[in-house]
Amino acid sequence: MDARYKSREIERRSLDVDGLKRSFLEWLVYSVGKDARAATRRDWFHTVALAVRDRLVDRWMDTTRTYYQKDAKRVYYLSLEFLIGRLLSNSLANLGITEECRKALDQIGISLEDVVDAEPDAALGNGGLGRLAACFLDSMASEALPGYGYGIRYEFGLFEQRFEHGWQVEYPEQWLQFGNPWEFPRPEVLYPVQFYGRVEEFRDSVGEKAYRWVDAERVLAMAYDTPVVGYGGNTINTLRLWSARATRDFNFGHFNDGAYMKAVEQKVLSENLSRVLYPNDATEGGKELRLKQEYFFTSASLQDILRRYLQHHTTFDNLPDKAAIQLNDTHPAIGIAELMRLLVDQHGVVWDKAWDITRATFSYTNHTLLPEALEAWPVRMVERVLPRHMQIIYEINAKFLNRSKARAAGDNGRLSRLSLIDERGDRRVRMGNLAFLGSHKVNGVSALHTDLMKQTVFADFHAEFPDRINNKTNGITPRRWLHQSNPPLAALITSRIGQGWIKDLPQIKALAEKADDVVFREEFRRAKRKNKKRLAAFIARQTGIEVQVDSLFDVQVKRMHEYKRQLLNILQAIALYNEMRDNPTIAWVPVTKIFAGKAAPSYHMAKLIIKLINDVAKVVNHDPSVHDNLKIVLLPNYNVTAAEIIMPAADLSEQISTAGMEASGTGNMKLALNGALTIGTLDGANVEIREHVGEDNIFIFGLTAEEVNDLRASGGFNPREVIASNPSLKRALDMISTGVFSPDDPNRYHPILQALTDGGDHFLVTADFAAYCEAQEQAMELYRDQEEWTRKAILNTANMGWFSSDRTIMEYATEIWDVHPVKPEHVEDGED
Ligand code: NTF
Repeated sequence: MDARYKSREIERRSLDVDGLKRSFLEWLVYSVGKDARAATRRDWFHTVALAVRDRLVDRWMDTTRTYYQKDAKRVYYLSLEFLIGRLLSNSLANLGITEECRKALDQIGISLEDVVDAEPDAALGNGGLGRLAACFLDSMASEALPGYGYGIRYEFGLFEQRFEHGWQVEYPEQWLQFGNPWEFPRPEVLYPVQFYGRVEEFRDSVGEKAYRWVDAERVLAMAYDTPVVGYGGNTINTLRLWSARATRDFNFGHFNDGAYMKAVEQKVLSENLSRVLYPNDATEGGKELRLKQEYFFTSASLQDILRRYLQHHTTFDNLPDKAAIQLNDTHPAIGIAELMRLLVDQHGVVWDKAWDITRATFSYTNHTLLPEALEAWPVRMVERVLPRHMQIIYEINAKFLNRSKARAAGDNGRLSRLSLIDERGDRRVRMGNLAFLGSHKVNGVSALHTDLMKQTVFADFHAEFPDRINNKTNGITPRRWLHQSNPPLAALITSRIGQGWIKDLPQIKALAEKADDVVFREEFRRAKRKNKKRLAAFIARQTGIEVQVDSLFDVQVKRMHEYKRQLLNILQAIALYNEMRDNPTIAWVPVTKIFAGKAAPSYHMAKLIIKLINDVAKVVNHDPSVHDNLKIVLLPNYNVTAAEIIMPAADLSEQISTAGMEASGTGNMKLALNGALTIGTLDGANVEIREHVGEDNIFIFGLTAEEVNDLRASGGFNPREVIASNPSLKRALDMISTGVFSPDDPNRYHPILQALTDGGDHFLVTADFAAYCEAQEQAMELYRDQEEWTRKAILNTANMGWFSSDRTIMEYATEIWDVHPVKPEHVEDGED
């Protein structure tokens, strides 16, 4: 080997400052094609990312080869969303070379922070569901679990949100515009995926009836692999994302003019499949393209999983011992029919056996009880787009209902509720029922949510299969959400208890005894203050609003949705504003209300609430009579990168959904781990957070899920009466309705007021208002006593160990997947 090449080989692996520096300079010149004087921040980002990527490749291959050689059981996490955010600081931290990299760049005169900041935020998801998938990838790799993520490589991620005159406006998010240094295109990993056409019946070699799907349109799925670095850098797993490619026939099929144009048009149409992420969060668009996206990535993933399995096996009998497939919500649930099709039609497995294999392989996670988010595809659409799957679904259904008939004993309501087909009106395929029936385990994402699943959406299925539903309370990765995003607090914790907590979060419990130590409290406050300063600077840059660093940072960051009740928060802000104006001589606790979140583009009510927050902010922030004691900020374009700045800086965490409606929440965990006190309802994982941090260290208010249920059932709630009896609420609503915040259009907020009154206040904003204001007052009072506040904040951080996604993922691994850690070894050959 050429000596120069060899020395580069070694450098590619070296993790010290000199080796890193030499590779940076080399990459900049030879791969990015710039010299140091001309290089932009983006050039440096690409340079550093490529050099860091070099340091992953050997261990990535070791990991993959070890899984192959041991024929380890793998888990495949199928998700339409992976909200991974930036990867550079994550890779550096998990490899343990952040400081070396910083020094190497310093020597070149470049700041690591600037380089990190030049990375686009990969927003291949909407919110909690997608971010959970990303935390799970980190935890699987950190726990040495053979886990693969499978999804779609959207060309456009979640839209960029801007405010124009206070209204949300969406812009395309072009994260791939300048290339993505983390991904490895695999043009040879290509699978055909079919749509439309028809089903032909024929007799197979032994004279049995069989079916084939013919005259279908074909699209190709091409793989792009991204390495997923586990903490410590030993296990490096794979996130495989599919991109749609037209088949060759489209490219070269015809050369006469008209047909050629048509062929190119067809090419664009097929490649649209992976063009854009649907920006729906908890509401369904119900579009054909969405169904096609779901089938596209599911089919490609299953073909890939079967190919990998067949490297070691000749029959499918052991598939469930070698592959666990987790369905992240119902989005990939068509995979149940697809695996049946692949096994029965393509591999000649008999139906009953195929069904046993399918059920033993799949498991399903439910993430919401909102009826509008439960996928139900029109039968006519499925028949047209996936004709063979529709047949298979009918067959599964017929066999199932036949068996259940005896047990239903004349209860036809029950049978029609169990059916995979909703026969009411326009017939639909219930994807939740399909996912339930085709899985051996079905889980909810918090204790309360799992209980409610048993009582509501899946009550009939639960009666039928009492062992199937189980709970896996969500978690968050402590690497990204504390170690990387909160350097001041991470350093403080490590200085006191060592760094074991990064990999084993429950160790953080050792901080609890330091809550009574004044010196520690002072240092804890200093760390928080640093983060608040950083956020204040970010707010000033993004919005021009100046906020007081020592005010109470009251944070509500999440998707904009009526059930999450940003409206309740802004109404309380108006009430507080009024009190401050009425009582100018009181020494008010200064409060900064920080909101951030996107609304689905077609969700008008959520967009109107955004406009209301912006309108209220404009009035309050410019009113000299409140003496800067209240500021309201709505940050644009909330994403993972913004969250990394916001979470560490929060004092108060708003988790105020209508009880029974938030499946879990994960922002609640990030904020509490970073030392924010929660103000919240007994909803989702708030219930378990209260159990862990202790009820003295959390502000719980409002109706419980049961009370909400009773109130709605009894019909005995009249929002107008509630409003009439609460002067501060009435005044706030009157101000909105008389145009105090919208003098240019006094009727602007009529739909909101309408929903709160004649609309029956479905989300119980008025019902919880008084209790919420009281809890807010308690929080403000406590904040006056900084020692006591800090003590509770420390106890929050110290008691959040259980909410690590490492714990969650190990529960899935042992209780659902039967997948075990496999430590990578250096082995020479083996395939993926
Ligand atoms: C979300 N669901 C829930 O709304 C959150 O409460 C939960 O924390 C996350 O899932 C993760 O489990 C969805 O995003 C969806 F799409 F299912 F509605």
